[in-house]
Amino acid sequence: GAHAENSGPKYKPVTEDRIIENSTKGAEWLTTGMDYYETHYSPLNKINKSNIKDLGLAWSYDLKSSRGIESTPVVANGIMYVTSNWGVVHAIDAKSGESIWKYDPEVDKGKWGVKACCDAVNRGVALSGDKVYVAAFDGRLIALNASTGKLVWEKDTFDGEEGYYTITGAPRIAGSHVVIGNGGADYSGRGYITSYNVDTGEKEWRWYTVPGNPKEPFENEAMKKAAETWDPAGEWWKNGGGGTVWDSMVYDPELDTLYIGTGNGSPWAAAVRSPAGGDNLYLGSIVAIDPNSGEYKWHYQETPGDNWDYTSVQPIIMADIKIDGKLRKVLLHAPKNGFFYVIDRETGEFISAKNYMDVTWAKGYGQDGRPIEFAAARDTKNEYLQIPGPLGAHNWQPMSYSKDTGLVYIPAQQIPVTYKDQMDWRFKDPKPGVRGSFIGRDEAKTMGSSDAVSEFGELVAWDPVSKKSRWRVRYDAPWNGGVLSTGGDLVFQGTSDGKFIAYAAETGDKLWQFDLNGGAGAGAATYEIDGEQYISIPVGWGGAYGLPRRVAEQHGSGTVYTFKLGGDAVSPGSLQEGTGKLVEGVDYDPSKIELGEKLYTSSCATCHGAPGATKGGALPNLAYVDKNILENLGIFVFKGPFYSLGMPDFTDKLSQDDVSAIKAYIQGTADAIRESG
Ligand code: PQQ
Repeated sequence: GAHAENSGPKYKPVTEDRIIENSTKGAEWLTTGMDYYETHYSPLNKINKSNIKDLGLAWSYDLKSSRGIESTPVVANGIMYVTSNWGVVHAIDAKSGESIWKYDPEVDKGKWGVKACCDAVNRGVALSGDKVYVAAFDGRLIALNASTGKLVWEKDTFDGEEGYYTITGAPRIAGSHVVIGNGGADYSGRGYITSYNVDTGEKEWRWYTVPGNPKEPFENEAMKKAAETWDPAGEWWKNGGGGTVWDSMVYDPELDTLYIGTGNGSPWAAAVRSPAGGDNLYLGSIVAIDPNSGEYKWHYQETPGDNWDYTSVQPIIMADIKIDGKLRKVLLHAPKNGFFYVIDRETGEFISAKNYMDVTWAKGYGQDGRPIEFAAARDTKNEYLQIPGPLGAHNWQPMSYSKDTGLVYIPAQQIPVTYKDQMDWRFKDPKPGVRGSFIGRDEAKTMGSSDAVSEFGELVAWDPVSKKSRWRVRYDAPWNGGVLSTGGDLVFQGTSDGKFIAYAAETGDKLWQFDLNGGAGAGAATYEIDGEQYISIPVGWGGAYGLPRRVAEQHGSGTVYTFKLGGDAVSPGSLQEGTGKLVEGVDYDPSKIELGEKLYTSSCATCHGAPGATKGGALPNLAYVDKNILENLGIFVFKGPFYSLGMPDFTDKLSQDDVSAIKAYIQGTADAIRESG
């Protein structure tokens, strides 16, 4: 037509200059970590210690999801972009909480859910120009028009790759490139990241994190060097090798360098993967990449020869801090393995590593930047109490670095396990009793819980210069949420028991608290519109720890909570409170319980937990389901009604007799619990 469409305020493109300028003003939240440094810190200070008592709910927004919500909101031009499960994007009016548009990539959940090691989560979007980028769970990198939500382009980032991949991480923008990794190292993935042109979506380069079969040509010099640190007798390439980049990347526009954190070994057991030992580069590392060429610049390996699922994928923060009187450009990192690292981001030089939580795998680090391991932690024959366990002393939940206090606020935890290598492991060989093997997990470790040692959570205020904590807040349970710090001397964190809490940034004194409709995981963001400061946190219980168990009594639909001074909106309710009744009255043959337990462990436990051991998490505990469901378990197991929600199809994996045995185990366990009172 003759008239230009003019249905709203013009969308101002998101540029490098604008992101840098906003980092000192804070009115917007333009990258998943706020700015390029990904500090999860905003200088906004209208909400501060003196008025925090007046902070109230401005609006809430129902994401209409029941699994883990892990995305930090991104806010530009008054629009908030939040993702929910599978990579659904919600564009919300950041002032009113009204929906502007929603984009559902329509992932085939039945097909892809089985590949989720840790819930079908998504950690958010990236913005560049007039577009918003999201990665769907099934591997598509998607560019949308940021004002309309219309599809601009999409690319299959699993193109031509063999392996059991999914995507849960947020893409990152590096100049004219949009870069994305993937997950799958707990199955059979070879980690890689791929770069696409922000405008056209044209594929530019792919960088693998671990070498392929050494009999075939190496993709680059970095892979050739890496192969020298693996033992070919382990034939690691058949299981992918691991090293997936499933969460953190940061881009330094000044040094024009992309930093990625790489994942664990696949399989987990180093003695199986690489029997003669070796560092197994570039597992458990930070790697610096030239985003224009996709070439390796340097690496620092935090966990050489990973043997414990110690990913270095946890959020990386850039900072410029004074160490020994010298201003250094550094990376700050608190990966799963329990040590806090300061690394020079110009050179990759190791500056320091000090444990921020208790660890049982290493005594400390030498001047050479290598861990001094406890021999028993590598022993393949004996069970070993592993701290941190595979969920890490810190997982994906974003930490925050305040420029005002100089402290890093780490959502830390202790979740111990016992580990033992499975030396008779064979590639893709499901075995009753081996966790996850019927759905394709390939760990070569058996894992037990360690009731003797407690699980707990901690918010750690860590000084990266003195290498000590300034203060700690202890929580009864782990898996607490990401952290936001602000120029109002405040630190915000959602907790696994369903609270949103504000602390004094200097002291850790608790200043304010709000009850949520379920446990929280995602980090909060803050922004300003029309002179008012808002604090926003997406809430939705789930993720690796949260699928089979929960801490809060209540479990709500995924909800964005947004607060302002004087806010008085009505708080949303929960979907579920407490626990249902133990299932009762399903006929079973007690002689099948033993087999049923083994099959349950290998097919059901990763997502549903042990029957009766928990009250259920984001997914139900099967000792508490309706009698009709357990009676007809076969219907649900073989491409049943929950298949379209992501429940695996066990056709050709389990027989009808196997299902009867699983039923016997579930009902038998429920009966035993009831009888013991
Ligand atoms: N994802 C979560 C979560 O979202 O709660 C927790 C974890 C993942 C882990 O603890 C992992 O080890 C993990 N590992 C991979 C992998 O090895 O590729 C992927 C993911 C993921 O994509 O979410 C997780």
